[in-house]
Formats: sequence, structure tokens, C-alpha cells
Amino acid sequence: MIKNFIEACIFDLDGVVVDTAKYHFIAWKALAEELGFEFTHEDNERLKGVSRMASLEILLEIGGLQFPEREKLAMAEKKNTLYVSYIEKMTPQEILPGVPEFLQELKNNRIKIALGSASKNAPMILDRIQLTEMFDAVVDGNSITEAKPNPEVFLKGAERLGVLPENCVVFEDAIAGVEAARNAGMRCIGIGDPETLGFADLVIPGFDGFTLEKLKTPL
Ligand code: B16
Ligand code: MG
Repeated sequence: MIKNFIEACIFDLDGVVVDTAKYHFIAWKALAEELGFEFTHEDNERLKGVSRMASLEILLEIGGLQFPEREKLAMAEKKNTLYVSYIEKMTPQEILPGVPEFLQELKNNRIKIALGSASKNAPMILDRIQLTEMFDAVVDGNSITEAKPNPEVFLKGAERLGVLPENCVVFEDAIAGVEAARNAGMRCIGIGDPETLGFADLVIPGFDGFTLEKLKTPL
């Protein structure tokens, strides 16, 4: 294998392509307030990359509350309705800086592009920010059974692209996501803080000014 060979890039959505964490926060906070407790920005950090139902479990643990399954499903549904009312209004202006340019550079170099997200709302978000056609494959919360750090979401992405895991590079902002990429046998670029994501192959603050050349050098 050629040392720097990259056949595909797989992108997480929230925290990598867009910042939807702020909308998740508003919606979870509203639910917490209804249940009678405070939900902070710090608490919200614990929900990044985590599935909807697993996020609800963490929220209820913070509030010290327990509910039967049926009520939990209704709460998750209610939170999602409020969340969707925000993401419905998203526009391409909300794409994080440098992302469109980097995706275009990948396309120009015939590198395949997939989405690997825990979100069941990923197709709607891609539609609103007008990026759907940039992705050769979309694997989201609707097509997986195992949450990150299980590698399922990224392995499915590679499979749909017809690319071997060792020829894929994942872009992730969550610790569980970086772990999932490693568990898939893929190289991983952390988006965010090197102190948190230091075990990724490379950590960058974002895509502003990032190029394929910069990606290939350290891998
Ligand atoms: P939904 P990602 C994740 O997106 C979010 O980071 C996480 O906060 C959210 O709970 C999860 O999607 C599920 O989202 O409720 O829309 O299905 O980072 O995996 O792109
Ligand atoms: Mg994320």
C-alpha cells in the first residue's frame, strides 16, 4: 500500500460540518426545565456524538430522575420536535468555515466522501445546508444499531463506498468518534482540542485553511 494513500474521507456531522450542538442544547435544556432541573453548557458537552436515547439517559441521570420506557420515548420525541424546528431553518451559511472548500478539493482529487453520523436528522440537515450531493454515501442514526465507539457507522460508510478501512480517513470531534474510527482500523483527524483528542493521528481546530496536502503529510 502507498504510505499516504487516501481513497475516502468520512465526516462526522455535528461539530465537524456544522454546529448543531447549540440546537441540541436549547432543546435538551427546555426538557430539563420542564422536568424541574438545570441543564448547563458543561452538561451538554457530555451529549456530543451520543445517540438521542443515550443522551436522554445522561440528562435524566443529571436530574436524578427515572421514568418508564414509554415516557422516555415520549420525552425524546418532544425534544426532537423542538430540535427539528431549529434545524429546519438552517442555511448553507451555517456550514463551518473551510468545509465546502475542503470537500471540493477532495472531489477534484477523486477522493470519495461519506457521512458517518449518529444523528437520525442528518439527511434533513444536509438538505438544508445544501451539501447532500457532495456525499457519495450517507450513514446516519437511521442505518446503524451500535453507537460510537462501536465502529459500525464508519465500517458501513467504507462498505458503501467500496473502499477498504485502511484507505479511509475519518474526521471527528467527539472522543467516542475518534475511538470508533480507530476501532474501524481507520486513520482519524480530530477536530477540536488536542488535549481532549490527542490520541487521533492529527488534531486541527477546524477546516479553515486546511488542505489535502496538510492532511497527507502526517498520515
Ligand atoms: P439526533 P454526530 C450526534 O451527531 C450529536 O453530536 C449528538 O449530540 C446527538 O444526540 C446525536 O447526533 C443524535 O442526534 O437526535 O438528531 O438523532 O456528532 O454523530 O453527527
Ligand atoms: Mg460530532
